[in-house]
Amino acid sequence: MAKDMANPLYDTLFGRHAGSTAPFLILQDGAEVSYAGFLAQAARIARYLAELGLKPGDRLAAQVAKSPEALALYAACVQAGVVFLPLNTAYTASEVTYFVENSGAALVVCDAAALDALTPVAEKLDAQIATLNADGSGSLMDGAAGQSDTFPTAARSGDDLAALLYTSGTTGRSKGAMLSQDNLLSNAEVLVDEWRFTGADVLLHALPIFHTHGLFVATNVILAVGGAMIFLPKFDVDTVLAHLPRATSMMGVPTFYTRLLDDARFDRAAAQHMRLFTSGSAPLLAETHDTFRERTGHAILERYGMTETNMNTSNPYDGDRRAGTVGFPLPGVELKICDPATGAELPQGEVGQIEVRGSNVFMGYWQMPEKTAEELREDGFFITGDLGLIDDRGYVQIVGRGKDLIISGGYNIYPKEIELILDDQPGVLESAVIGVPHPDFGETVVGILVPEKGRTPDEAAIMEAAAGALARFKHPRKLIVLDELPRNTMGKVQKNILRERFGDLFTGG
Ligand code: MCA
Ligand code: AMP
Repeated sequence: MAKDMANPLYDTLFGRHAGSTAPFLILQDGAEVSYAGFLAQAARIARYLAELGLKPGDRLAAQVAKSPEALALYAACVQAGVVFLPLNTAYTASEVTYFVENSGAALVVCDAAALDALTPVAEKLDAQIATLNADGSGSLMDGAAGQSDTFPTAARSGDDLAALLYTSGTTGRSKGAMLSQDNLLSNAEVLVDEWRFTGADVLLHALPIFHTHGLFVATNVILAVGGAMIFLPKFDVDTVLAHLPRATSMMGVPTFYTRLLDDARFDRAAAQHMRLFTSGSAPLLAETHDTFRERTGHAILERYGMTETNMNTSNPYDGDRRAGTVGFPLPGVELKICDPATGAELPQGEVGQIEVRGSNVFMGYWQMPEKTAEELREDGFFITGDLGLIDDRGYVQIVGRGKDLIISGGYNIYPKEIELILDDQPGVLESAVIGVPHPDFGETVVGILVPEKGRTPDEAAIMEAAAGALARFKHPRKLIVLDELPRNTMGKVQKNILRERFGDLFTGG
């Protein structure tokens, strides 16, 4: 990475493509956006951001549908030195309020449909607001139209903050993971090498662009090599199958692959020209890996990452991609398995907490020094909260989680956040939220309620309250009423017992 660049992330991923008429985005309808066209649009947006008074280091919160313009907004932020804060489009206004307030965002960009709900939020928090709709219309683009196609790139260093990505926590309070330019660049460059990406690659991109996987892993890797992306608004089996023949590579969460396998049209011929399928964000069942291989002849390459760390490990490009493992630490990433109680490193083969260190590891949580200190050791090792082991061939296996977390269709859900809402409902004494196996989403949310003495909780009213407060993907798919929760002698709820008891709710015969 050239350290003498004025803005390493912009110059390396975007600026180097100036003037290139090569295709960057291939849209669902077949229309193409060239690198030059994309960069001109980003520059116009950057001009408008500057006109609105945004300065390097200011935060911009974007809750917008996936579109070329939304991606250009990311590029504009990098060019203007503005910290990009993307938000899941499923978040409710009350969830968004927290992120805007916590980050002190200077500008909120949302869909016009959310304007009424978010304008009072922005006013109260002294932020400006602009719209960007799924079709690329809105006040942001109106403001950008007619601006110059070039922008004087803001000077930034590798240590400067590039993005703020919120991850929930076991206390139910989300934390903003601060990712520097170097965090993002170093990881993109390693992945290009490890996964052999070149300018000839056409990546089928069906992931959302508000998380690390779709925004950084997929997009930054393609930008780093000047390849193209088939940029689909969301994952849909028919659309993916229609576009697959033009692709060379695809990145997905396990649900993408189980849904493809559920369709008989997805066969060896459909995948014949592909060179790479990768999977991550949630565990890929060995069974899915094996079935995929039998059906297509391709071994899915599974890797392991986190919002705080980008990618940590990967199965090999050349060599054995072992089902049920996440491969080896990436070059530049140190990984050790530690005793959760003492932090001491454990011998090979023993299960412990996974800790990682490297230039991929984030700078800490936004304005939460105490949370940062809990998870990021002084020597730079980050305590992931994942439990794993290193097997006799050096492959890392994730065997569980030390943190109370549910992963549904690749989205992380922290039970505490839902329990806080359930506990507040009339007639509910206490609650426990667990994840149980689900055939499509891998895991799904079940809420266990203990009623107050002599009362019967109104389940419909509770689901309605959850709907008002929480994004749809976090809603319990089932509520169960129990007289009491199993507890250990310390009084801690034994969720493992609940998971065992209700484990086959969605997968049982
Ligand atoms: C949508 N719904 C969900 C989910 N997605 N519910 C639970 N879990 C989900 N993941 C809701 C919908 O709102 C809908 O509600 C109902 O469930 C069924 O929707 P469906 O049409 O099946 O969903 P979909 O729109 O097809 O979406 C499923 C999906 C999507 C394609 C799996 O969730 C997705 O693209 N996931 C990828 C997530 C991702 O990129 N994760 C990376 C973050 P209703 O019933 O009301 O209709 S992790 C990361 O970045 C780390 C660093 C890493 O390692 O990669
Ligand atoms: P996030 O909040 O999106 O950063 O989620 C990171 C978490 O996703 C990790 O801490 C793991 O628990 C999980 N994860 C990511 N990739 C994998 C994988 N390949 N296998 C199992 N879990 C994974």
